Amino acid sequence: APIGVFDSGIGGLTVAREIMRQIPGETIIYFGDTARVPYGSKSQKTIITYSKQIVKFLQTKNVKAIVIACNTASALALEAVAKEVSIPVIGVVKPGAKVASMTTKNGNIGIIGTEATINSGIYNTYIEELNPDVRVYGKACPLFVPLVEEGWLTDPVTVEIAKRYISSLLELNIDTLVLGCTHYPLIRNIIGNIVGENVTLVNPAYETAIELKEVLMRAGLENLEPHREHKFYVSDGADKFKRFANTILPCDVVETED
Ligand code: DGN
Repeated sequence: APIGVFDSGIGGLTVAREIMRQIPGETIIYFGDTARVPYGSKSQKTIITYSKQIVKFLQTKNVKAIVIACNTASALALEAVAKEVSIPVIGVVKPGAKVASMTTKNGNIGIIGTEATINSGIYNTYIEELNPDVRVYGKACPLFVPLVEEGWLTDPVTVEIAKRYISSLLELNIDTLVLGCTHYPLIRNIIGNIVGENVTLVNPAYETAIELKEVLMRAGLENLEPHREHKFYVSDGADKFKRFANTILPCDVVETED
């Protein structure tokens, strides 16, 4: 059976890409809620409603596990979704928080993400549970998602904006920075140049794929045959999604009524 992966739009493809790299035997059914993106500025109630609808859709595809490949939905809807289904549900926040708490040496961790993710304080909660001796500093970077979707991955404007956002975290002497939004790994180089080599970047997409692999193995759910064709569904704008998606990984996209 396939793995269901969903996101508010295209960003979750950075998570799908990691799953394909690290667990190449698995088949992915991806859903991008392009009609209702962004989630980053919406209320918890709305994000839970949307997430539950998407999970119902993925279940019609007989998925054996669900990955919430969106930091915002993982932060605000994971518990509500996990309660409704009997298959494993994995979000991107916990794996990212776990690695950040193990990576820091001076105990100062920065988190960047959407407004909803940062305001939820969820990274702080998870990290402090794992390591009470650390300080977690969040910074919302709402302009990053549109810049990435505009394709300005190396543009000087993106560099300027990133400097403005990140400088306040650097003043706090962070040694670890979590890329707490699906889009941010795509501007990892810009962020890495600004923070310098003394700050370790944590990519939750990467850690999530590792976590998924472990969960599947523990549950005896790994696929031992070659994978089938990955499938991509969106709630609107299949062409636009496909154009962007093909810069991250090659895929054919189907548009659906959610
Ligand atoms: N996928 C979202 C996240 O990781 O928080 C970013 C896009 C959005 O909904 N704003």
